[in-house]
Amino acid sequence: MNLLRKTLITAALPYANGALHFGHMAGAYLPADIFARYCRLKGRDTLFICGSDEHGVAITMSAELAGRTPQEQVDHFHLVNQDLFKKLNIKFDHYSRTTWPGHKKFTIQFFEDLMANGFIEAKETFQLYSEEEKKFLADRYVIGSCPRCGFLEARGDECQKCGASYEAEELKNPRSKKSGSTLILKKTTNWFLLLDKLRDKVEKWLEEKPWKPNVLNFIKGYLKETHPRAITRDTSWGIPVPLKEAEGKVFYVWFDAPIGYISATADWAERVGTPERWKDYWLDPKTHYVQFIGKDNIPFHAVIFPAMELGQNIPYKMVDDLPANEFYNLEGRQFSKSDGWTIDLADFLTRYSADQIRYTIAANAPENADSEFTWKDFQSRCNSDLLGKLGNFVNRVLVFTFNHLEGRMPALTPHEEDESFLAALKTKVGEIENHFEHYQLRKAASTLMELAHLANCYFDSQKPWMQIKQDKERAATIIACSLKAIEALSRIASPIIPDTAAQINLFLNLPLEEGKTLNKPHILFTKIEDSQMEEEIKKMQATPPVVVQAPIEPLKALIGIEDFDKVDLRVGLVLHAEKVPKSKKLLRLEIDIGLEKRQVLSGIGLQVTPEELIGKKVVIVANLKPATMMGLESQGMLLSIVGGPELKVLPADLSPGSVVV
Ligand code: B3M
Ligand code: ZN
Repeated sequence: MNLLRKTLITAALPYANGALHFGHMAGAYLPADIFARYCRLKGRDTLFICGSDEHGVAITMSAELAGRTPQEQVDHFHLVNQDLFKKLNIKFDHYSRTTWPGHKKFTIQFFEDLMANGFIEAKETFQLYSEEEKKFLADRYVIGSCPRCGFLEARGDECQKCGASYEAEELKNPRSKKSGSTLILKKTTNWFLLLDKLRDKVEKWLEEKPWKPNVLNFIKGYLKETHPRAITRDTSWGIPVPLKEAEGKVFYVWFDAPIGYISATADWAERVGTPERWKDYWLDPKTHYVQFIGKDNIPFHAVIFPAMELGQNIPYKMVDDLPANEFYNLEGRQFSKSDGWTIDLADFLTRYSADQIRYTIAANAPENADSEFTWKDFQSRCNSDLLGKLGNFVNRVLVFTFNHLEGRMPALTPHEEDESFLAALKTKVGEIENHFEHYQLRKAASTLMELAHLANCYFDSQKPWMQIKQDKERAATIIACSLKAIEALSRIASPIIPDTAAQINLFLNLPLEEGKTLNKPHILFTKIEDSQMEEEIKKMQATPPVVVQAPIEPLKALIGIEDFDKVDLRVGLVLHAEKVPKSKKLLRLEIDIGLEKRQVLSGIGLQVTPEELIGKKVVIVANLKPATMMGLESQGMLLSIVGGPELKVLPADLSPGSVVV
C-alpha cells in the first residue's frame, strides 16, 4: 500500500430536515472525521467532503409540518447541521448542498450519459393523481381504504390497522391526505434505470473488492433480484428532468444525492479558486476513495450509485472502501426526537467538551454491532480514561517539570529501561495507526489508553520524585522520556481528541528541544460527578415528547341521516382477546354483542395488550360485511381513534347489545 496515497473521503449526505443527533454522528460523521484527521496526520493528500441532501419527500413532508417552504426548511437545517458539525470538530474540507446550482449540471450529465448508453428507459405506469390539486401524489400524501381489511383511513404504503403493505395504487377510494379530494389513477411516464442491464458490470467490478464477506453477500443477493428502478417522480421539488416530454417531473432524490459527492467536490474546487481540481480526485484512478455510511444506506452506495457510474462515459472514481456502521442507540432505545428520547447535541456541548463525547463514541463505536450511549459509560470513560489515564499523565509530568526542572525540556541520557519504554511506545503507536487504517475506532481508543497506562507505569516505576533528591540527571532523563511520551500520545490521539491534543502541544511548546521552556499546564479534564449524571438522566426522562402536530384530517363529504342510520353501532363486551400469530398489530377478539358472539379482528395491538381489553366494553360496527384478514374472518369493526394513544373504552355498566346513536 502506498502510505502517501491521495485519499478522498465522503460521509453520507444528511437530509436537511432536522438536527443531527449522536446516533448520526456515531454512524458516519465522526468515524469519517477521525479517519480524515488520521490521513492528514500521515501527510496524505486528503480531501473530506460532505453536504446536505436537500431534495425528496423527506424534505417536503417535514417542511409542511414545520409550516415552511421546502427551500426555507433546507436553508434552516443546512445551517443548523453545519453548526453542529463545527461544534463537534467534524472538519470537512467542504460542506456543500444539493440545491447548489452546480449540482444540477452533474446530475443532468449523469442522466444524459446513462440515457445515451441505453441504461435508461421511459415506461408508462399508473399513479395516483389529484385533479383538484392538479398533481400526482407520492404515497405518503395519500390515504384510502386498505385493500386487505377495508380500514378507511389506511396510509399510502401501509395499513396501520391490519399491517398490510402495498403500493398506493392498490388502495380503494384513494384520497389526498391534505385536501381529502378523491384521486384517480392516471397514466404517466417515468424514466427507469435499467439495473438489470448494468448487473454484469457491477458484478465484475465487485470481484476485486476486498470487502467483508457479509457485505459482499448482501450485495450479491441484492443484485440477483435487481430490476429497473424509477429515477424520476411526478412532483416539483427536485431537479427537473431535462426532456421536453418530462415536463413537471424531477429526479428521484436517491438519483441525484450520491452525485452530490462529485458536485460537492466541484463546489469545493471552485471556492478554493481552482475550479478544475475536483478532477484530481474524481478522475484519477490512483485516488483512494472511502465512503462512510450507515448500514441502511448500503444498497445505494454498493450497487446503485456504482451502477450509475459504470454507465458513464467519464471514468469516475468508484468507491474503494465502504465502512458501514450499525446503529448507535441511547440507553437501550433508538434515538427518537418525537418520543423525547434524545440528547440535544448543542445543549450537551454547553456542559461537556467535544473531545469527551468524541472519545466516548469512538471507544464504543457501532462497528460490528449496534452499540449505545449511556450516561454511566460516558462518565466512566471521561473520568477513568481521559482524566485518570491520559490527563493525569500529562499533568503529573508537566507539574513535575515546572516544580523541579524549571519548566524546561531536560537532557536525555537514556538507560536501558528508558530505551525499552520508548520502543514499547513506538510499537503501541504503530498498533493504533493500524487500527485507524482499518477504521477500527474501538481498538484505536483502547490501545490509546494502553499507551497512557504504559506511560503512567513507567513514571511510577522510575520514581522521579525520589531520584530528584539523589540523582538529578536520572530524574531529568525520566522526565525527558515522559515528555517525549506525551508528544507521541498527543499526536496519535489527535484524530479522536483534537482539542486536547492541541492544548497539549501548546504546553509542550513543540518542537521539543533540550533546554527549551515549556508552557505551564492547566487541567485538561474535570471530573464528572455522579450527581451530574443523575441530573442528566432525570432530565432525559422528563423531556416531553416533541408533539409534531399531525395535519388534522379533513372532514369527509356530508352524508344524510339515512346514510348514518345504515350503520349499526353496538356496545360489546370483550370476552377474549389474543394476538394473531405472525402479525405485529392484529388482535383477535371475541365480543358479546348481546344478541350473539362475534369474532372481530382489530389492528390495535400496538396500543393495547390483549389482557387490557378482556372484560372491557367497546363499541363495534355490528353490520359491517365480514372480511377476512390473515385467514381469519372479522365479523365487525372496533371503533378506535386513529393515532390515539389507547383504545377508548366505555363505562362498565352498559349492557352488551345496547344501540349507540
Ligand atoms: N440522505 C439518507 C440518509 O440521510 C440520505 C443519504 C444520502 S447519501 C448520498 O440516511
Ligand atoms: Zn388494513
